[in-house]
Amino acid sequence: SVVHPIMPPESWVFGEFPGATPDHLYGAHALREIYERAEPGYDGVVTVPVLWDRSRETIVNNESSEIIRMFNSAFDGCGARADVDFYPEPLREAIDALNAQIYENVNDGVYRAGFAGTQQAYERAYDRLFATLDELETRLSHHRYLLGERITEADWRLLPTLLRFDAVYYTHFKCNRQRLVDFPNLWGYTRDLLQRPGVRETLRMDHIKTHYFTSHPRLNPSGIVPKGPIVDFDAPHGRG
Ligand SMILES: N[C@@H](CCC(=O)N[C@@H](CS)C(=O)NCC(=O)O)C(=O)O
Repeated sequence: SVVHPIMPPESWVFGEFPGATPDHLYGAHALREIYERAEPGYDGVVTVPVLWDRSRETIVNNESSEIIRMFNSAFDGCGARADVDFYPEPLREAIDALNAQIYENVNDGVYRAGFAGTQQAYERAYDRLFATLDELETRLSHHRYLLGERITEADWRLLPTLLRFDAVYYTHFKCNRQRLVDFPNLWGYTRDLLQRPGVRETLRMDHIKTHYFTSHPRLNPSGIVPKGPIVDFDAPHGRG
């Protein structure tokens, strides 16, 4: 199920919006009801994504980094593609190290810049973000993907931040030294990953923009969602 992109102060709800769905299992209005089903009396933070177990009727996990690792292998015995492995044994250490650096400086780095409460905190996050993007840009001049010629978990974890960069983080979070499209390798690489089978249809730029620009009144009090930018994710990537 896909929540409504506008997150009210009391957190995520299901509702009508193109590409959003009802809660297919219980018809819940608020995602909190699902958390309460898993844990009666739950009063903590309600976040997406949520991996739900239909037979045990409970939340398996709500941490995206753990969910993607489960998807890589947990269903290999029951129909998933066991031959596809984004966390291969010989690369695990390198993947973990890169994930840590990218999470800190890029995935979370944009939030640290965007929600910084002081000039100094903002500048620190901004500098670390762009220093890391510069490093990744160089890395991608040597190989097609972050760790060589095969796609790994590290690539999939970087992708969502890159996809949102020009439409959201560049303006809304003030990450504006340059746009993604101004990094030739990172930009081609983003399209390369996005154009893998099954990926393009998961990108909903309308949900992304609507969510960010309406859900942080401190950063965008008017709630107006920008119409642009025009970013051609379907252009040939020219890599590999
Ligand atoms: N550790 C979690 C964090 C999830 C998270 O913070 N999700 C955001 C949306 S991207 C959310 O649901 N925020 C709810 C809120 O801020 O109230 C993960 O990466 O899965």
